[in-house]
Formats: sequence, C-alpha cells, structure tokens
Amino acid sequence: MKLLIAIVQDADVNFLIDALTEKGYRVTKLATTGGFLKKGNTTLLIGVEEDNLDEVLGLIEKNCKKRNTTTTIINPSAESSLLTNTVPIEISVGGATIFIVDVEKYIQL
Ligand code: 2BA
Repeated sequence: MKLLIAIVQDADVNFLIDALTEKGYRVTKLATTGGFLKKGNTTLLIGVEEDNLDEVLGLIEKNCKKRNTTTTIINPSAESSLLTNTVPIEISVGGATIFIVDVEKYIQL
C-alpha cells in the first residue's frame, strides 16, 4: 500500500474528492497553508493499493488545474519606501504536489 500526500488548490478539491470517492477510494482532507503564498490550500491523505496508484494519479491530474497568481516579493536593492521595496511577480500554482510514501502497515481498529 502507498500513502499519497497530495497538496491541491482549494478550488479543485471538491471535484477531486467526488471523483475519488465515486471510484471507492478513501480520502482525508486537511486544511493547510502554503509557506510561500501564505494562503490556504488543501492536503489530501489517500491510502491506495499499488495496483490503483496510476488511476488515482490520473484522477488528480484530471481534476487539478494550474493557475497563475500574482504576489509581491521584497526587492533587496530598493530604497526604504514600502511602495518601491516590493515587486510583483507572477507565479504558476498547481495542478498538485504529490508525495508518495510506502505504508508499512494499515490497521483499522
Ligand atoms: P506555496 O508554498 O504557497 O507555494 C505556491 C506557489 O509559489 C508554488 O506552487 C510555486 O509556484 C511558488 N513558489 C513556492 N516557493 C517558491 C520559491 N521559494 N520561489 C519562487 N516561487 C515559489 P506549487 O509548486 O504548485 O506549490 C503549491 C503548494 O504546494 C505550495 O504552496 C506548498 O503548500 C506545497 N508544496 C509545494 N512543494 C512543496 C514541497 N517540496 N514541500 C512541501 N510543500 C510543498
């Protein structure tokens, strides 16, 4: 068995959970926050048999979209004024960041 730890955007999560549960997969949803943007995202824990791994990855890929967003970063070479001190940058977020971990044991009591 594998544990997928999938970080997805909030806008995609309900579609993805519906797609997973319709196929009989079990999923736990955690409210999380990205360290860079400091904005909410969602982390899903999905325990899956190895034979089903590709199907689950396919569902994640199908339901999680890349989106562009703008944020500001500090410009180290700027003078002190706050207005000139930050510069806008455009970044692409998602579709999904996925960690795949071997599960030593799966126990339900
Ligand atoms: P955030 O940390 O809020 O990052 C949002 C997006 O900002 C990232 O999208 C990436 O495009 C950009 N970004 C992140 N760190 C950056 C940096 N140091 N310099 C420039 N741009 C940066 P994604 O890569 O799609 O990541 C989406 C979310 O997935 C992240 O939200 C974070 O919560 C999680 N994540 C991604 N990689 C991770 C990792 N290696 N470990 C833990 N969490 C990760």
